[in-house]
Amino acid sequence: MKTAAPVPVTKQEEFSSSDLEEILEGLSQAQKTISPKYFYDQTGSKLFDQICMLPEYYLTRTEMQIMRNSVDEIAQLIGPQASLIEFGSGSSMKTRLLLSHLNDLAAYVPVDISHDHLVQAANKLSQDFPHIEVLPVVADFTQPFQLPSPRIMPRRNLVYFPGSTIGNFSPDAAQALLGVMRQEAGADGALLIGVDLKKDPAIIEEAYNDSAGITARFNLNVLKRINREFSANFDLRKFEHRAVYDEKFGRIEMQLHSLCAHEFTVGGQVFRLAEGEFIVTEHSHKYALDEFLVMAGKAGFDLTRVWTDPDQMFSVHFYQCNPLSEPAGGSNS
Ligand code: AVJ
Repeated sequence: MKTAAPVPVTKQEEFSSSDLEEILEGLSQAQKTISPKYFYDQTGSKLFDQICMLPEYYLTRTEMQIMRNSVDEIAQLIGPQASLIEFGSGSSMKTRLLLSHLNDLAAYVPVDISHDHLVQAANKLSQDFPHIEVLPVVADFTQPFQLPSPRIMPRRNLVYFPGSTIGNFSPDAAQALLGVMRQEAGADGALLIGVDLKKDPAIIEEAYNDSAGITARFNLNVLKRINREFSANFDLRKFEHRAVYDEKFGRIEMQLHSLCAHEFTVGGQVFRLAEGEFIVTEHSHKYALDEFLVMAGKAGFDLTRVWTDPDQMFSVHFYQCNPLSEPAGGSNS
């Protein structure tokens, strides 16, 4: 076991309202919602890892295969001494595959809101890739943030956003997030992003309604977490998992259906659910290739290449920053 100095962490100032306030606000809407970011406590993260291995959940497997097939080409497109900025905590196999093929990286900068998970993953990666400078940033990546300065001056920034996590954002929020990515990538920057594609709705619905019931446990676990961390009293026996594909919006909607009329409290506040009423816990948007291309183009990204699997289930896109779209006041590189 190698011992290495722990990675230095940059913490961004946060101006956002507290988690409890956000949860209360979501539950006060006509359509009750809980943000999918609350899925990922320790149990939720473990359940998500299990989801990624389910036969019905084609996303992870397909993206990984696309990455394996194209990683040499991707490494060439990135070029030497780039700074790899990952949106999200980055402990996954895709990140490891990329890091092991980019032997001339200036730095690896994972950005995540969750301090503990980020630092744990960053230290692990730093041990496994001792020649790469790992500089984690604790920040809400939907807002612009300051990049740390690596020892080696990066020649360019590559923003990496795998897993089709972009699908969790509404199209407007996804457009805004692409704008932040464009800003962080800076002049001569690039973007590598994984995007799940529109397809037969039956295939999509199965991916979120697996026969082993892992996705149901994942969905219900968010209530357990809120009970524990925000003094709530959700009765899990009164809820049922459902995931429905909405063709009009091109998205999966994860729901927690109330099996009877009942009340629950969160942080001292009382809420009511009718029988059959539900809480929306996640949207997972699916895109046609050209739909996504247009959004990226609006944000100032020009497509270099897109890879898909033979069945066009999933896509990995490489974009270059359009210099004409460089925001006034300079870049972040
Ligand atoms: C991590 C957001 C890409 O939307 O497919 C998996 C999360 N939710 N099963 C997705 C998820 C239910 C996943 N993302």
